[in-house]
Amino acid sequence: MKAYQRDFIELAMKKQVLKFGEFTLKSGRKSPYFFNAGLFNTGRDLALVGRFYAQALKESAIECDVIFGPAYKGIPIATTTAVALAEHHDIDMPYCFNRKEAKDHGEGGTLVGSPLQGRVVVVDDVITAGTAIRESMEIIKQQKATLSGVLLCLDRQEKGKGEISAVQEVERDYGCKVYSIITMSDLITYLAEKEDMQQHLAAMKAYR
Ligand code: OMP
Repeated sequence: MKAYQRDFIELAMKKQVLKFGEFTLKSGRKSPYFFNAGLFNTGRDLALVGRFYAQALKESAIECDVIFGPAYKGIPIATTTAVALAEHHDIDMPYCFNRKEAKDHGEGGTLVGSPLQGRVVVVDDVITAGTAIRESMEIIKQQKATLSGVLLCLDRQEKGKGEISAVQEVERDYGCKVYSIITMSDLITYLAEKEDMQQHLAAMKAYR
């Protein structure tokens, strides 16, 4: 595990973004952990989160012309990643996001920001079964842009619709790369190093 991944886990635990216990997921699965990215809820958190995404984007080697942040949670992620790329990597990356409801006055439409064209990287929080990600694919297709990759903070490495993982399904179905700051395996590696986390480690291993 890289130092920035460890730093990210520690920030997530400090902010209670990452919690251990009993949770029911969107898919109905019962999970011993939950990652609520909405609790990165201050300016400093968001600045740090942007740096983590920017770093992961560079490591992923995903080639992109624009960052797309799907409503709602993808919007601050796209914004802060674009700011971090400018401030820390000297890259002036266009970004855009969608509204959930089309606007029929003013500038109209459902997309806000730079045009959604060329190679797109979608930024989002978590992938479990891949449902949320598939909705973004439809928007990109409508704009005749190309999906280059998906960047997440956590890949839960869970089964998708079939036998392979949700991430593998997305990679197969859309011919793109999916990259995340951390995976469930990284969490297990991290917990294994902490003496006071052995109970959570056992639950995580059982769930995997
Ligand atoms: P899928 O659409 O099944 O891939 O699940 C992704 C969504 O599940 C996220 O966008 C969240 O709304 C939610 N989620 C989390 O935010 N954190 C988790 O640890 C697990 C889930 C989840 O419900 O699976």
